[in-house]
Amino acid sequence: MKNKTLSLALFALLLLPSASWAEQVTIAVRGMVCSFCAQGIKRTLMQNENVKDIHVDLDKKLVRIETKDGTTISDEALRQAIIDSGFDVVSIARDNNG
Ligand SMILES: [Cu+2]
Repeated sequence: MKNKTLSLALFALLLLPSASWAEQVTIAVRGMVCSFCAQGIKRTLMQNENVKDIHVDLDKKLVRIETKDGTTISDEALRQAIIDSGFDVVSIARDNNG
Protein backbone atom coordinates (compact mmCIF):
# COMPACT_ATOMS: atom_id res chain seq x y z
CA MET A 1 0.00 0.00 0.00
CA LYS A 2 2.75 2.43 0.97
CA ASN A 3 4.62 1.63 -2.22
CA LYS A 4 1.60 2.41 -4.31
CA THR A 5 1.20 5.78 -2.62
CA LEU A 6 4.87 6.51 -3.17
CA SER A 7 4.81 5.68 -6.87
CA LEU A 8 1.71 7.81 -7.28
CA ALA A 9 3.55 10.69 -5.64
CA LEU A 10 6.54 10.18 -7.94
CA PHE A 11 4.27 10.08 -10.94
CA ALA A 12 2.71 13.37 -9.88
CA LEU A 13 6.19 14.88 -9.53
CA LEU A 14 7.06 13.79 -13.06
CA LEU A 15 3.99 15.60 -14.35
CA LEU A 16 4.86 18.83 -12.56
CA PRO A 17 7.34 20.33 -15.06
CA SER A 18 4.71 20.30 -17.81
CA ALA A 19 2.36 22.20 -15.49
CA SER A 20 5.05 24.70 -14.57
CA TRP A 21 3.82 28.16 -15.34
CA ALA A 22 3.40 31.30 -13.32
CA GLU A 23 0.99 34.13 -13.71
CA GLN A 24 1.69 37.85 -13.68
CA VAL A 25 -1.23 39.80 -12.29
CA THR A 26 -1.39 43.58 -12.38
CA ILE A 27 -3.86 45.23 -10.04
CA ALA A 28 -4.70 48.92 -10.33
CA VAL A 29 -5.41 50.16 -6.79
CA ARG A 30 -7.27 53.30 -5.82
CA GLY A 31 -6.06 55.17 -2.72
CA MET A 32 -2.55 53.79 -2.57
CA VAL A 33 -0.36 56.88 -2.15
CA CYS A 34 2.68 56.12 -0.03
CA SER A 35 5.03 53.34 0.98
CA PHE A 36 2.97 52.64 4.11
CA CYS A 37 -0.04 51.89 1.93
CA ALA A 38 2.16 49.66 -0.21
CA GLN A 39 3.50 47.80 2.83
CA GLY A 40 0.00 47.14 4.14
CA ILE A 41 -1.13 45.73 0.81
CA LYS A 42 2.01 43.62 0.46
CA ARG A 43 1.59 42.19 3.95
CA THR A 44 -2.00 41.17 3.27
CA LEU A 45 -1.24 39.68 -0.15
CA MET A 46 1.75 37.71 1.13
CA GLN A 47 -0.68 35.76 3.31
CA ASN A 48 -1.91 34.09 0.14
CA GLU A 49 0.17 30.93 -0.26
CA ASN A 50 0.18 31.22 -4.06
CA VAL A 51 1.94 34.60 -4.06
CA LYS A 52 5.59 34.36 -5.04
CA ASP A 53 6.53 38.00 -5.49
CA ILE A 54 4.94 41.43 -5.21
CA HIS A 55 6.10 44.64 -6.79
CA VAL A 56 4.37 47.94 -6.09
CA ASP A 57 4.55 50.89 -8.47
CA LEU A 58 3.36 53.86 -6.42
CA ASP A 59 3.54 56.33 -9.34
CA LYS A 60 1.22 54.25 -11.49
CA LYS A 61 -0.77 52.91 -8.50
CA LEU A 62 -0.15 49.37 -9.63
CA VAL A 63 0.48 46.20 -7.66
CA ARG A 64 2.16 43.47 -9.69
CA ILE A 65 2.00 39.93 -8.39
CA GLU A 66 3.80 36.88 -9.61
CA THR A 67 2.18 33.60 -8.61
CA LYS A 68 4.10 30.49 -7.71
CA ASP A 69 4.65 28.02 -10.55
CA GLY A 70 1.50 26.17 -11.49
CA THR A 71 -0.77 28.29 -9.33
CA THR A 72 -3.23 31.07 -9.84
CA ILE A 73 -5.15 33.45 -7.61
CA SER A 74 -8.75 34.33 -8.29
CA ASP A 75 -9.88 37.90 -8.98
CA GLU A 76 -12.14 37.57 -5.97
CA ALA A 77 -9.29 36.65 -3.61
CA LEU A 78 -7.18 39.53 -4.91
CA ARG A 79 -10.04 41.99 -4.66
CA GLN A 80 -10.77 40.85 -1.10
CA ALA A 81 -7.10 41.22 -0.06
CA ILE A 82 -6.98 44.79 -1.41
CA ILE A 83 -10.27 45.67 0.28
CA ASP A 84 -9.06 44.11 3.55
CA SER A 85 -6.02 46.38 3.30
CA GLY A 86 -8.35 49.38 3.11
CA PHE A 87 -8.15 50.13 -0.62
CA ASP A 88 -10.22 49.76 -3.77
CA VAL A 89 -9.49 47.74 -6.88
CA VAL A 90 -9.80 49.64 -10.17
CA SER A 91 -8.87 46.77 -12.46
CA ILE A 92 -7.15 43.40 -12.60
CA ALA A 93 -5.15 42.29 -15.61
CA ARG A 94 -3.48 38.92 -16.17
CA ASP A 95 -0.56 37.78 -18.19
CA ASN A 96 0.20 34.06 -18.41
CA ASN A 97 3.75 33.14 -19.25
CA GLY A 98 4.52 29.59 -20.27
CU1 LIG B 1 -0.07 55.58 2.47
